[in-house]
Amino acid sequence: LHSNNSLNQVNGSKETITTEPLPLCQDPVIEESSPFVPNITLESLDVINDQLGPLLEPGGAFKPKDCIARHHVAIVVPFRDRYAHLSIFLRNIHKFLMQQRIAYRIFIIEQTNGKPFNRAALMNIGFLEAMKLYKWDCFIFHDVDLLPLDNRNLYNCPRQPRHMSVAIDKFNYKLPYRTIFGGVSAMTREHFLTVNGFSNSYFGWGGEDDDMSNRLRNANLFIARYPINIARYTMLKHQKEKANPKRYENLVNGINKIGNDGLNSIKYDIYSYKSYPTFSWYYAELKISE
Ligand code: BGN
Repeated sequence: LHSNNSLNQVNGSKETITTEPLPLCQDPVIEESSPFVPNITLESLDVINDQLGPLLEPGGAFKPKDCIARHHVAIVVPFRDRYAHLSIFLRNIHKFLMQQRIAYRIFIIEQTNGKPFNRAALMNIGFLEAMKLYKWDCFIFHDVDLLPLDNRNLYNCPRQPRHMSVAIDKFNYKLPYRTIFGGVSAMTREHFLTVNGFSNSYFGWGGEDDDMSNRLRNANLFIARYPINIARYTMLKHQKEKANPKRYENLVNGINKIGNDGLNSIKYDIYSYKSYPTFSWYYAELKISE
């Protein structure tokens, strides 16, 4: 009381200064089906940055203003070449996520030229780089060509890893197979550390997500999913990638390599970094080879 009074005297005001603590954010509860309709007309990255930048913190970060976020989510996007997809992804994912009452930041991890694309290694890099900025409790690994279609699909991390992209239009809104973990998936920081991240051995298309699925099973973790009418996605059109024939062999050996192939063995340089209004961009050179 005493110190309050003297503060008032110093300020020359009779008002007492009250700082109401902000409440913890509540997850949105949406009972009815609530379609999210993505806008997939092409717009340049500059325009997207200009339009959305004012609503965000630099680097494509967001947190609710009127409550303390319950979930701190790093959205990690492995990337190469597809700039048209990136601007469509950013315009839609921010619009989708800003209403979810979470704190998040978009990490775009682009692989430099030279080696075949290594989606899993880029996600490991995304994890490590994101952790340098903040101790995120949740990681969502997100292909740039997938856009969510229902607002009930909440981007947070439950007790078990969650496969998010259950029902994709390209696969007739059906789960292709039980153990699939590709497209969009959510893991807590603890899950990811427990399994030593992804394997770095998968260059080219296919198998890296199945390898993670094996790692999860090996750690007695189970894949959770939202129902098929909620976990709906549309896939942006692109050419089919060439699958790597070595992926079968990698998968067979994978289980023996969990302890020494992953977060603890990745080698890379961040060739370039830039904070854009709608995303944090890392240009990563892999120092591992096939
Ligand atoms: C599977 C791929 C996955 C991919 C899904 C959906 C393999 C490993 C050999 C069985 N797995 O076939 O990586 O996410 O298709 O596209 O290729």
